[in-house]
Amino acid sequence: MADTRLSFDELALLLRRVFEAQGLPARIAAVLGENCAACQRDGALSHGVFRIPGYVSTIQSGWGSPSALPVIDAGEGALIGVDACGGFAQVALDAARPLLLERVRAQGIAALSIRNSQHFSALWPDVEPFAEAGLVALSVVNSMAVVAPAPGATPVFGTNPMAFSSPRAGQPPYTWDQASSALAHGDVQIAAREGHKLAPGTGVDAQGTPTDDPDKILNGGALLPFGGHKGASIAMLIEILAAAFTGGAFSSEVDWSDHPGAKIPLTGQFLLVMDPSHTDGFAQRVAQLSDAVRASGSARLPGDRRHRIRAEAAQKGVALTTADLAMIKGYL
Ligand code: NDP
Ligand code: PYC
Repeated sequence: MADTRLSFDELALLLRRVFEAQGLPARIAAVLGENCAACQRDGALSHGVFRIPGYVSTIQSGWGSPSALPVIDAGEGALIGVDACGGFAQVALDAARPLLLERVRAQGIAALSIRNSQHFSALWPDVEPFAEAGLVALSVVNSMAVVAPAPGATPVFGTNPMAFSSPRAGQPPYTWDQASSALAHGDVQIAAREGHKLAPGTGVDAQGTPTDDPDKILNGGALLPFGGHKGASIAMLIEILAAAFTGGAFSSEVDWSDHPGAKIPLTGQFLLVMDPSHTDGFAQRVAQLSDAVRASGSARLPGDRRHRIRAEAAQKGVALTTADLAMIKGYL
């Protein structure tokens, strides 16, 4: 519901000032402000300005090292390591991007292995810019143990999203970005706040019994993987790549009990980028396949909704509620 609209630049600047007011260095504040504003602009509301109180309470809790600058281990091959040193994954990616692009262009494929990083956002902003530059990108990040592998089991996985983006001729990149849980934790929080029930299969209560009540999932219960054991396998793959491979923490190892107010997991992120230019007409082939999916009767492809809302925001401004705008200004 839009009560008010700001231009993207106005919102990004406002959010940057919120992060600066929390003591973050200008470059880090700018990266986070732009990332959060992009989520709001595209209607990715579970990771838009709704997240600002969580960013602030985490910074104030002393959890992680939000002002830390990443240390890059350039190596020589396709794999670039980054120790985010307790800082934000988006800041690590921002710092390593030029080297990553150089390696991808030279070798056709390169990967970023980020550890000790905080990620509190959607994942599509991390991959879509690569597709806009003609590259194919895939990323995974793990979070905090709120997902039980099966009903009745103990939470061990994070909501662990995976995002993919590819160039597509004549259309915006083909991008999808999805949690490996039945629902993102942010959407469960929004449902609890707005008093909505959840779809069957979303989660269980503290006794492991299936429930449609978001409050029961949030208070001692757990989310379930999407698609039963198949989603659990994807969640496990993400723990292996984002944590075991990078050297970051598993979701089940995140222990912020000494930091009340901390909400941003400190784990890892893996990002793979490929140059499709060895195949003539790659982006045309992706467009051909998209068109076939649409022609099959599938009315909506992933990313369609976001790009439609983004186009609307370019015309009218980014939609915000007056309550959200007041909340943001309250931090300045
Ligand atoms: P959704 O289920 O809302 O959407 C997943 C994907 O499917 C999106 O690409 C979406 O496109 C597309 N989609 C949705 N509905 C349809 C449809 N009917 N037909 C075709 N495509 C569709 O996302 P999730 O709830 O799984 O995740 C929400 C966000 O939460 C993600 O951005 C994720 O990265 C983030 N997240 C972040 C975490 C973190 O640790 N940082 C942890 C977990 C989640 P579109 O965007 O166009 O709607
Ligand atoms: O929505 O599940 C989620 C989430 C976890 C960490 C950041 N977002």
